[in-house]
Amino acid sequence: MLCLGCNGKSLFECFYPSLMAFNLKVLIQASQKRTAQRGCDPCAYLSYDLVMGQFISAPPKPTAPRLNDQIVKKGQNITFSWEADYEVNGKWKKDGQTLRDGGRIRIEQLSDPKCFKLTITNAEENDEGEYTLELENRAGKASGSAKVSVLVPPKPTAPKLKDQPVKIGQNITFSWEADYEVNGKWKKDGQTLRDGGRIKIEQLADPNCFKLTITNAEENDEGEYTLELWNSEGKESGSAKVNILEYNTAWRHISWGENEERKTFLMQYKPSNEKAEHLHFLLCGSVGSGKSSIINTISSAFQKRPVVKATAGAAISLDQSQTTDYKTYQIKDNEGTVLPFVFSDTMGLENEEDAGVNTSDIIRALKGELEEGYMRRWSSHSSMEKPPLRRWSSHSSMEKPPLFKKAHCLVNVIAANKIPLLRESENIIKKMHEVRKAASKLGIPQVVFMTHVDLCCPLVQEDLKNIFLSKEIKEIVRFMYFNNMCVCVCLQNIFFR
Ligand SMILES: Nc1nc2c(ncn2[C@@H]2O[C@H](COP(=O)(O)OP(=O)(O)OP(=O)(O)O)[C@@H](O)[C@H]2O)c(=O)[nH]1
Ligand SMILES: [Mg+2]
Repeated sequence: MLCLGCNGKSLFECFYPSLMAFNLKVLIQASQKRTAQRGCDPCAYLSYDLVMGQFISAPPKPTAPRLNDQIVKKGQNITFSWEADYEVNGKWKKDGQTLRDGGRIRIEQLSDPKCFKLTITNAEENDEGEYTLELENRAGKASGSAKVSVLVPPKPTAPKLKDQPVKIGQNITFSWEADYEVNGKWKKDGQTLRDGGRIKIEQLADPNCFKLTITNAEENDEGEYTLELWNSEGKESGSAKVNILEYNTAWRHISWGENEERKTFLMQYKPSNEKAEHLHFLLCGSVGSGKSSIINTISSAFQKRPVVKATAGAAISLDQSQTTDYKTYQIKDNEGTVLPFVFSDTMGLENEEDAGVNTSDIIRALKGELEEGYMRRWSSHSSMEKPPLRRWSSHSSMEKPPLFKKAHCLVNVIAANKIPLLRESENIIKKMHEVRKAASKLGIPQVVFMTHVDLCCPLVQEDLKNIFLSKEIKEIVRFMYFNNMCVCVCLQNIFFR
């Protein structure tokens, strides 16, 4: 198009200089106004939008987002966010791959101010990596990255809880530490325990410590206690037993502390048959059951000082008797007066069929036919010679054994701590039965003397007077009784030391 007033110059050539001058003027004015509004912001400038035919403000070049490295536990959320107060677009990447919204990934973009937010819920091991936020606008682009590490706890290991013997009124306490992320719960006999009342359940963090306390233990607190542990990697559990050691009331009544009265009674005792002279107790039991110690204990009680009459102690070998001779011991008081009862010590019964004392010799001793010092040992491990056996018999020309030689009571000595072992020693049981059967036939009364009770129950070890409150001892007695280990002996005829 030509300009009619300018000798054929194009309209553009004619108006261009003045248009440029106008543009420049407006640009300067707008720039001054903008600077006055914003201060000396170097990023703030104007440009002319030719399409819209107007000046618009252009965004600043994006700055690199600063994202922080993160260490999260497996199952926790991973969260990144970044704000920008200018027009900008953004996208999230993980290890160079663009992330899309959906599933465990939540991508949010808020405006005013612009906020870019990335959330990954329930973190997994493979969420570990480098996360990047890329920003872009007309002025340029920038990006920022951060690393995510996901901590995966180890699979729980089975807690090791210790069995607990507990007295009534004491506290029951279990605790277990785990230096990794794990949840836990306590159970008793399969039932979940709740905090409250006498039950206190504590869970401390760092390290994870699980603690269960039951105050003021009662009889029905006895049972199996379990700690169950679980985390994202699996579950495990561990259990232990609580044994309430005692009953509230004694299962046998005995008046403790009346020893002097009892001793006087025993010292003044006279057998109704004068010919008997004294009461004769024959001790019989397995090797090391405590036969000789009974004689020493009774002598010490009457002499009011430690007395060692019968050789007692560790056996030559585990199944060979320390006592090698048949011997009868008198009991004296501290003034040397002989008391009206004697105890005969025998060799221990052994499990090998032909070893140890022969039951027929014990039966002879019951009848009063065995010589003092007589010992019979058939076992291959003995090289000792057998002394001659002198017997009184109705067929021999010798006199019948006098009444005081006969046994008036068979004392079956059983070590309480060896009862389960004894049950497996078939031959010992068999031999004891033989002797008891003979005693019954001869009309000789029998008792069981249970030794080593202190080694079976801490309550008894602490104080022997607790013996008839002890559940453990009662269980042992029941076990022995119901496994036919003391035939012919009623429960009342079981004595303890
Ligand atoms: N803790 C404890 N130890 C005991 C008890 N009675 C005996 N003993 C010990 O058990 C071991 C064996 O005791 P002895 O009296 O020699 O037993 P024994 O039945 O005569 O043994 P043999 O003659 O070898 O057949 C010894 O070391 C005693 O001190 C008891 O009631 N408690
Ligand atoms: Mg002995």
